[in-house]
Amino acid sequence: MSGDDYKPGLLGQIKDKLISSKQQWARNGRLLTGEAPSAPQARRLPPGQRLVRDWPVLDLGVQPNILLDKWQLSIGGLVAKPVKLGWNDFLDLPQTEAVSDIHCVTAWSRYDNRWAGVLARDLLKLVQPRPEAKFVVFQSYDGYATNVTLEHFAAPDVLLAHSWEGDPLRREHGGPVRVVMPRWYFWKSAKWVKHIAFLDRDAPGYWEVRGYHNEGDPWKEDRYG
Ligand SMILES: Nc1nc2c(c(=O)[nH]1)N[C@H]1C(S)=C(S)[C@@H](COP(=O)(O)O)O[C@H]1N2
Ligand SMILES: [Mo]
Repeated sequence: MSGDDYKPGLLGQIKDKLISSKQQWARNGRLLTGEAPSAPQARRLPPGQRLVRDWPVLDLGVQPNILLDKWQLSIGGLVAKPVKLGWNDFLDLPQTEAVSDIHCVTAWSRYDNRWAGVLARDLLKLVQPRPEAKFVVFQSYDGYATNVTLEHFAAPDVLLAHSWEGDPLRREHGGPVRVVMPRWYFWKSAKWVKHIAFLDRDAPGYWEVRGYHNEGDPWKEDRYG
């Protein structure tokens, strides 16, 4: 035994601290940008956003109440195997947990949301989009719709979430199931999702036809038009 073992707790703590600060730097691209040590926090918050701790609710004035035994998610359009999933079918698919930040176009961001649900990638394996499919539209129980490219939908962090922080996703936040597209402003994350259509042409959704940007990248401040 070496003398170092005399104070393992302290040494362990320092080591952990160093590792976690390096991990933080790596996550924020510290070593890529070479910015000052105060920069990492700033880099996690996209331009023009402010951090909130609560979770605001935004909707069109309707929060549909969908009972689980009536809930259905259909996926169709340019796919080899269209499906209609009931609640138990959905839970039988591979389940994934993921943590992501929310960036709303109305300038609030919320860090570290822990979701559980089904990865878009696992839905793609199920329905098998045809080669002509290039765009995806989400249609919701409240009449909302939003569009993304198939490439963006197929990103590894896109989830159809039924849980948040270990509890069922609350109705006001889009339960039973909402889309979570972490790399885009939150209006792309359709709540109360009902149908996913695969298309060969783009089909701008509710906000996209009302002056919002078609893509909505928070890092480019793609807010409007
Ligand atoms: N079905 C549906 N999805 C929706 C909306 C909506 O009105 N209806 N609003 C969008 C907008 S503009 C935002 S910012 C987020 C808000 O999600 P939250 O209420 O859980 O914060 O949902 C998005 N998805
Ligand atoms: Mo929004």
